[in-house]
Amino acid sequence: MTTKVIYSIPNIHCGHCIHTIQSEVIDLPGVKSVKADQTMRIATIEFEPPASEEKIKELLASINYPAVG
Ligand SMILES: [Cu+2]
Repeated sequence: MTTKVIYSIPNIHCGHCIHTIQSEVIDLPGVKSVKADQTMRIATIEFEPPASEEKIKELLASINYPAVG
């Protein structure tokens, strides 16, 4: 069962941020797709176990792109 969550990430400010987020999150086991948007400062992430909302949020925080909300 794939879950799709949209994360609001205020720290996104340029294309480098997009690249960093996408390349780091896709390496998390269970993550199927990552699409970050520079203008809206969001990341749409599709995942299934063993990935979880909590693990993704922890990873985002660890690379200095904490998700809010
Ligand atoms: Cu940036």
